[in-house]
Amino acid sequence: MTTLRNRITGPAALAALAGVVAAAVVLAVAELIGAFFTARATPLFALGSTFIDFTPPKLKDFAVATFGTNNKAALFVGMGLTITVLACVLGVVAYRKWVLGVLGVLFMGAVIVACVVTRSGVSGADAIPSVLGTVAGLLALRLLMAPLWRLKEVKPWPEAPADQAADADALRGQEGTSRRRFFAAAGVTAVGAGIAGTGGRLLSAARSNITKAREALTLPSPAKPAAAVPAGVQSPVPGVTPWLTPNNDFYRIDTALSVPEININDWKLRVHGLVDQEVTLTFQDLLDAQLIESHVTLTCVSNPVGGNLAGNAKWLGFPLREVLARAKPKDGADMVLSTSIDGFSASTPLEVLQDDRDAMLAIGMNGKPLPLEHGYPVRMVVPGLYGFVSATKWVVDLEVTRFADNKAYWTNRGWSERGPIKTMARVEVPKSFAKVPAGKIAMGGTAWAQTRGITKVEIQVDNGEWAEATLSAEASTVTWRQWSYQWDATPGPHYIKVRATDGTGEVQTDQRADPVPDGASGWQSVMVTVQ
Ligand SMILES: Nc1nc2c(c(=O)[nH]1)N[C@H]1C(S)=C(S)[C@@H](COP(=O)(O)O)O[C@H]1N2
Ligand SMILES: [Mo]
Repeated sequence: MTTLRNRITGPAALAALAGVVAAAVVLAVAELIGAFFTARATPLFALGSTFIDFTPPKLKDFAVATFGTNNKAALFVGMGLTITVLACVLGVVAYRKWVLGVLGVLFMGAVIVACVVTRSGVSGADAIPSVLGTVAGLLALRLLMAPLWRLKEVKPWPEAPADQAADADALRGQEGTSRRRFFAAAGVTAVGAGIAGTGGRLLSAARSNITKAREALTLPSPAKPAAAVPAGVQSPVPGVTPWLTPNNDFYRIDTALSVPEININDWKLRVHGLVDQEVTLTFQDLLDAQLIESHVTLTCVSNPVGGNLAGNAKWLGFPLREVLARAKPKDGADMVLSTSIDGFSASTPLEVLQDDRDAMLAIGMNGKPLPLEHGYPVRMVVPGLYGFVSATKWVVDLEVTRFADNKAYWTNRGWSERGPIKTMARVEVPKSFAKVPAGKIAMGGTAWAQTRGITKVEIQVDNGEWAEATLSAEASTVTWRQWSYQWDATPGPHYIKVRATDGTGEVQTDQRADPVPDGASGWQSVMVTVQ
C-alpha cells in the first residue's frame, strides 16, 4: 500500500509533475515574448514545422489519409504528448541529480533554438523568446525542486524506532508542510504559465493587422473576365458537392503551422535564374496589370481515391505567361521553381507556364482577396497540375532553372518532380456504407481531368454492365464536372463502382496506386445496403 501510494504521490512522481509545469513555463514565456518577434519563431511552431520538414512521404500520406485536413491538430496533440513525457523524465532526473536535469533542460532549449533559427525568414534575434523561455523554465524547475528535496530528507519516518516517535511526528509535520509548499508553488506556476501563454497568443493576434489589411483591400476588375458558367453545371442530386467551392470550405493543405503574414507593401516577387532580364513585381504592379479571371479546380496529390482534397474556385490574377515573357527565359531552361516566404517550393515545367492555359499569379479567390490560409496576398494557380508542383501559396520567388539542377520541397522528400493530375471520378451520393430504401435511387458525384476534360462517367453495380451516367454541363476542361444517375435498387448489399473517361478518350485506369509519389489512381467502390 505504502509503496503504491509513494509511487503516485511520492517525491519522484511529484518531480515528474514539476517537470511538466516547468515545460509549460518554457512554452508560455517564449509564447509571450515571442508575440514581439516573428510569428513562426515560437518553440511549438518551430518544433512542429521542423518535424513536418523531416516527415517522410509515407508518414505525410498516412497523416493526410488518417486525419485529413485536421492533420495539423493531430500533430499538435502528438507534440503535446511527447513534450509531456520528456518533461516527466527531465523532472525526475533533475530531482535525482540536479546537474543532469539542468543539462537536459539546456539541451532541450538548444534543440528548440536550433529549430527556430533554421526556419526560413527568421533571424538570429528570433532565438530570444526561446532562450528566455528556457531560462524561466529552469528557474521554475529549481523553485519546485526545493520542497521535494526536503521531502526526501524527512521521508524515512515510518522506520523510526518507537522512542523517536516524537521526532517522527515532527517529521510528519514537516512532510506535510513540504508537500503543501510544493503544490502551492506548482499551482501558482501553472496558472502563471497559462496566463502568459494565453496572453502571448492574444497579443500576437492583436499585433497582427494583416487580417484588417486584407479586409480593406479592394480588388480591381479583370481586364478579361471569366467565361460565363453555363446553366446546369451543378448535379441535380441533393447532397452532391457545390460546383463552386466557397472559400471557407476550400480544402487546405500546406506545411505552414502558422499562416505566414505578409504585408502587401512589403511583398515582392523576384523572377530570376536562367533569364535575360531579372524582373521584380510589387503588389501594386499586380493591381495595375491587365488581370484575368478563370475558374480552375485545384487538386492535392495526397487525395486518396474518392477523397475530397479538391476544390473549384474563380481565381483572379496575372498570367504567368506574361511574367515569363518579361523575364525572357534562356534556352535550356525547362522548369520554374516557385518558393514561398516560409520555404516551401514547387517545380513546374516551364512550358506549362508558357502555353495558353490560365496559369497565374492569383490575388483573388471567388471575388475576395485570397484568404490568409490560401496564400494571401499572392499564390500560383496552374490548371492541370497537382498543388505540390504548382500552387505555391505566399509565393515570393520564381527561379527559372532546369529539372536537372534543382529539386522542389516534396521532390526532396520522395515525391515526384512532376505532377499532372490523374483522371478521377467520385461517388458522393449515396455515401459509402449508406442504407437506402429499395426503388429508384438518385446517385451523383464529381469527376475531374483538368486540361483534358471529362466526356463520360460510367457506373457499375455488382460487376454488372457499365452504364453511362448523365453528365452535368461542362464549364471548361480545367474545372471538374458533375454527374447523376438513376439506379433501380434491389434489396441487399451492393457494390457501386465509378469511372470517368477524359477528353482524349482515355478511360480512367483501374490500376490502384497510392498517392506517393505522383497521385492515387483506381476506381472508387462504395458499398451500399438496400433495405
Ligand atoms: N507555401 C506553400 N504553398 C503550397 C503548399 C505548401 O505547403 N506551402 N502546399 C501545396 C499543396 S500540396 C496543395 S495541394 C495546394 C493546396 O492549396 P489550398 O490549401 O489553397 O487548397 O497548395 C500548394 N501550395
Ligand atoms: Mo497537395
